[in-house]
This record gives sequence, structure tokens and C-alpha cells, in this order.
Amino acid sequence: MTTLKERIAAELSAARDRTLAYTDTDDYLLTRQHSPLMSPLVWDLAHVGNFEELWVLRKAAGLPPMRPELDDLYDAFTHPREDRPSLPLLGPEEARRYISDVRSRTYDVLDTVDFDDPDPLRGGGHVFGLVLQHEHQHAETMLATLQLSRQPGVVGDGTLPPARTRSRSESPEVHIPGGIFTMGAGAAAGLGAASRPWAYDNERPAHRMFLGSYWIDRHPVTNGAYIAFIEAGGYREPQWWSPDGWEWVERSGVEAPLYWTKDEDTWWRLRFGRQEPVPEDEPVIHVSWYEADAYARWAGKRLPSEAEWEKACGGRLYPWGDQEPGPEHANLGHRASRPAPVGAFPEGASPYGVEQLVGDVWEWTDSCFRGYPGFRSFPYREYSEVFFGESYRVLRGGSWATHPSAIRTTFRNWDLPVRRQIFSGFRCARSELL
Ligand code: AVJ
Ligand code: FE
Repeated sequence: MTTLKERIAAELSAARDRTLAYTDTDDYLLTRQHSPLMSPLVWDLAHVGNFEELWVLRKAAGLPPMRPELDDLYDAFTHPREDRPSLPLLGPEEARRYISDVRSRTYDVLDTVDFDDPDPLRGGGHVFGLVLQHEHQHAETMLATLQLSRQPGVVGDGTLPPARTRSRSESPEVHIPGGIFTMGAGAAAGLGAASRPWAYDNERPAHRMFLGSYWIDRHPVTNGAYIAFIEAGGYREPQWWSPDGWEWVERSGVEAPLYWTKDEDTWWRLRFGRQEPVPEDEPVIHVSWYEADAYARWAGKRLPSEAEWEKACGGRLYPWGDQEPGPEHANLGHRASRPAPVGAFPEGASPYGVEQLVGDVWEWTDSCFRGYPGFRSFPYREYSEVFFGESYRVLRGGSWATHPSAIRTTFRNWDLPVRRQIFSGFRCARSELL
């Protein structure tokens, strides 16, 4: 039997291996800013360690600061991403040394921590869940930066299951009957209890919601379906776009998902520095909320609300149940550097038969990012609460780049509606016609 402490130690070391693998490249690539949307990779590298120092060593264990002068540099709120390259950041080697010094002290704290401690950070090992979740989120951010860098070589490939041949009787949409369901995660808990898993403040409290009946797509929208929208003149027709979305199209001149180009009759995409024909049967990726919203209107549908998305999962930790994600369930954890074809994970279906809800692409929803009724910020307002309001749209389900331990059916991600450097796609829904 592995103990909870052993499990946390193993997960910490796996997360760190991943961070170090994504930053195992030349100093130029690490220190350069590849896009004003993203930090230099070396910022993420040291920020992960500074966050761990702040939460595990100082707040949970009460240790004094190791390098107080670093806090300001790596506070995401003091300096916006576009300003980070001009800061006196630690160099790659110094950053690696700093985060490894923090990590060895983290293991000391883990050795002595009491999981029954009433303190909400120490109890149940909550703070270790926080830093694990955070490090894996930054690893995904680093992948988005590496994709933006257009450099070949840093990110490798892998293999995925092929699309299953779909049985003819399987409808492209799934009907979800109306009624009450419970949305969100239960009370704050540690890493130990499978029935009460680790969750962020924005996933709580669990609350009952009534939804009318609706239809939701069985799979995310594919590249092939999205190409039909483009070729039908979708980017030239204001009627499909929200007013802000149309303004964005006119201002930016976009005509296709990020990284796409057309050559004669073939659509190509750039993926980690290599050009390849766009595969028709994979979920579309690198689209903005505006594009997802316009496609849905063109298709005679709409985006699901996040409540509709979550209900379609069937009320468990994962769509397929409570078992940890395996290769048969979902494309998570960077098995390959791409989404899998639709239909590749019949065993990952929800009880309603909705597939690929988790993994492959983050799915844009129609919902703005807000606190659930009774929301209480924990442990810090700057993680979620300061983003609540009209500006951000919620994404659900995780992508191929999301670590399996960093996703669950209640997990909420958010971004601005113009953003598409993230691994974002979508599926459509529609209300039941009465
Ligand atoms: C949840 C992805 C929007 O990157 O801004 C990382 C995650 N917050 N460190 C972000 C996050 C603090 C956050 N997103
Ligand atoms: Fe962070």
C-alpha cells in the first residue's frame, strides 16, 4: 500500500520532471518572449517554485522567506505578461537551482505534515494539491508558449487510438432530459478521499440547478465540419457573429483557426514547428470564443452553458465514473501533441453517451466566469475571484496537454473571448424544440 505521503511525493516529482522537460532547451528559447500573450518560459519556471515557496513553505509551514526579493518579480499581478521579459528575472540555471531548493524543503514539510491538522492548508494535504494543480497548469501554459514559438524539436509526438468506426444508429447529438442536477464540487477536502477530491474554490460549493431538456453534440466539432463553415463564407457573414466577434474579425482579419493556412485546395496547420495537412476527423483546436460562437450560430445551434456541459458528464468525477483516467478513457497528459480523432474513446463516454468531454480540447461554453452561489475565496482572491464578471468565458474538460490529475468534471478554466493560443475547441448544443 502506498501512503498518501508517498503518493504526493511521487506526483510532485512527476510534475517537476514535466516542468524540467519543457524547459530543457537553449537559454535563448527560454528567455525570449515568443508572444506578448505569454511570459518567457523562464518566468513560468521560477514562478512555479516561488508559488510553492509562498504556499507550502511560508503559509502552510510558517518558514521565513528564502529570497524575499523574488516575490515581486514572480507575482502574476504586479507585472502583466508583456512586461515580464524586461524584469531582472533569474536566468535559466538560477531558476532551476531556486526551484530545486524550494522543492527539497517541500519534501521536508511533507515528511512532518499532519493530514488531520485543522488548518485548511495543511489538513488533508490541501496545499500539496494546490501546488500540484498549479505546476501542471503552468506546464500546459508552457506548451502553448512552445507552440507559439513555432520552433520544431522541443515537443515530440506520440500515438493515439484511431477513430472507432461509428455504428450507424449513433446520433451525432445526445438528448439530455430536463431536471435538477448537482453542479460543482463538495466541501473543501484533501487529496486522500476519492469521493471528495481536491478542487479549487471556484468549483464550490456544490449546488442544485434546474435545466430544461436540451441536445448536446456527442463529440467536439471537427476540423472537417469547421472547414465547411469557412468554405461557406462563415468569416465573411456578419449574421453568424456576435457584435464584438464581428468587430474582432474585421479588426484582426482572421479567416481560419490560429496556425492554419490554405494552399491550393488543402488546409495546412503548423503544429510545434511542423506543417501538416489539417486532419478532418480531429476536434478543431486554437479557435477563439468568437469563432466557436459564430460556428454554432451558422450550424443552427449555440454553445452549451457550463451547467449543460457539466450535467452531460453525468455527475461523477469523470464522465466514465470515478476511476482515474486511463489511456482508454481520454487523451490527457500529453500522450501525443494533438487531439485524438472523434470517436476514439468510446470507453470514456458519460452515462448519457456524450464522448470526449474530458481531454483533447478545452471546450468553450456560453457562460461568463462567475462565483457559484455561496462562493468563498480560498486560499487567495487572485486565483479566481478577481476574474469574475462579464469579461471571461468558461472553458471545460481539459485538453491533450492537461495532466490527468489536473482535470475533473467540475474543473473550470476561463479566458478572454479573443484568445486562441490555448488548446481550445468546442461542441454545440441546442434547446429542445417544444
Ligand atoms: C486558470 C489558466 C486562467 O494561467 O491565468 C496559473 C491559471 N493561475 N497561475 C492562468 C493560473 C495562477 C490561470 N488560468
Ligand atoms: Fe501561476
